[in-house]
Amino acid sequence: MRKILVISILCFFAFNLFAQKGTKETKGTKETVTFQTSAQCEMCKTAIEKELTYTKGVKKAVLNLDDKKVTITFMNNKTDATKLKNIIAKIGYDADDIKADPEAYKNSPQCCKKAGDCKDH
Ligand SMILES: [Cu+2]
Repeated sequence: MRKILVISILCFFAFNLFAQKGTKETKGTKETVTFQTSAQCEMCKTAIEKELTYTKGVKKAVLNLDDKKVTITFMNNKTDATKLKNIIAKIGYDADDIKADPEAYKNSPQCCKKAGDCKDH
């Protein structure tokens, strides 16, 4: 009889642990953010959209070349706005207040340099 009691207590604790884990991993909700980027052309658009689309938690990323703004829909339990801005900066483009990584920017194609940096623009 005592054994059953011990087992049920153990089960109770195990269940509690499981339940706690469940609440920790919140489902998250969809969030949409828009950043001003330094994209110049179709190539920049593809590079940024591709990088973001492959990022964990990102549902959708669309860059509008008219105003150079990227709109990103993401799950807020997987990533956040700052992380997304840093991803854009890491591949050589500005994202709002986060400036492009100088190394990545230097390596980007000529046409993708900011207007003024490139004679072709
Ligand atoms: Cu470009």
